[in-house]
Amino acid sequence: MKFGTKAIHAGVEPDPTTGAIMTPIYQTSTYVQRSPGDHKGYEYSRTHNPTRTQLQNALAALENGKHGLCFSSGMAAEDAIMKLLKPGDEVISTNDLYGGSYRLFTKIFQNYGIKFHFTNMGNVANVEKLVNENTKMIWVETPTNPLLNIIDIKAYGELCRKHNLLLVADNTFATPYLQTPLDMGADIVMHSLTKYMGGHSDVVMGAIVVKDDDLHERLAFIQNASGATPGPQDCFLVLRGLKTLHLRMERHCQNGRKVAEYLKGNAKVGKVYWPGFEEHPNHEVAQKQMRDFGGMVSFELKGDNLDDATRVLENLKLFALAESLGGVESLCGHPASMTHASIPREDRMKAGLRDTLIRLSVGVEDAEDLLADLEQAIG
Ligand code: P1T
Repeated sequence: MKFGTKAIHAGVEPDPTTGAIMTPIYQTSTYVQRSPGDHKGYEYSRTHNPTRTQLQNALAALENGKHGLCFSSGMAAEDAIMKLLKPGDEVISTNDLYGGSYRLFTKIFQNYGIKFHFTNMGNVANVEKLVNENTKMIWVETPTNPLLNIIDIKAYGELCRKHNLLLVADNTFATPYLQTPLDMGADIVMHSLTKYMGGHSDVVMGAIVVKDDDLHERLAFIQNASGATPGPQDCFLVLRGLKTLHLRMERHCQNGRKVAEYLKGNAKVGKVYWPGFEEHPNHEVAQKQMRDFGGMVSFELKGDNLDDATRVLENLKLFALAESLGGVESLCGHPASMTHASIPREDRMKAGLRDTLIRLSVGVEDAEDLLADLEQAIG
């Protein structure tokens, strides 16, 4: 089945009791048993809920996995993955990743005795030098948030096989429309469904998809034991969003390209970060592992002046100044003070994240209007 057909049909069955084509919202916390233990597969909604089951199946199908698990946020999904580890274990990750992930790792799991190494993941041989007998996991986020570096999933899949490590891929920016990390050697795919997957800025949710039965069992145990599960209404909304994922992503990519090219041609703009440019340092990897280049574009103004960047963010009208990304509407953000404020400035600067960086989540509006908004704001 091709991707668009899967987005609409895969993993989703008409409701067995009524034939409803859209998955009903099973707004129930519990399920009646005929006799103790004699039930229809559902006992309590933290453990299982039919609306969530359909969403989990749809996600597994889209990621070419076998099992999906949904969580009440992307961070809750990450929290569950980290609970696979024990004190003394070590994790290697990129030095350019979502600030909330960095915060979860360093401010919470570090206190439980897990050690994190954050590094530039452009060179696999350099990263391999950090692997020791305590290393258990490599965590990639690609494209990275907010500098849009591309990490070679296949190469890290090979490294993980060699050293018997788990490879986790945060696929939030790309979505399975652009890349399926499980096909490239990742063991776990993780999502903030809040973003492109839900697609309409009306839900906060996260997910994990795996192929391996044992890994699924361990993660499903954590999902139920820790209990950060989403409600059925939210699952319904994400299921609805997924049905247009391919259409939205196609337009996000088209508009992302137009915005990146416009910015590159604007004399007041300095560096533009977008993996579709031939001169992007990881362009070849992006071409190899992604179907297109996505709808996220970051840039700096010439002169590197924070007041100028602030003025542009204040002047943009269609691009609303807000955290988050991946919805149908365009957003702009200031990573240093917003999404990445939890990363110490010194570490941010080392990774190349400057105070003047502007991040755009290019929506699916008409591109001409988006370019006109940028033109009036940048001048
Ligand atoms: O917000 P939540 O659903 O908990 O997902 C966290 C998360 C995980 N991974 C990536 C790559 C993310 O970008 C996010 C959330 N990011 C934002 C809110 C943001 O504006 O970048």
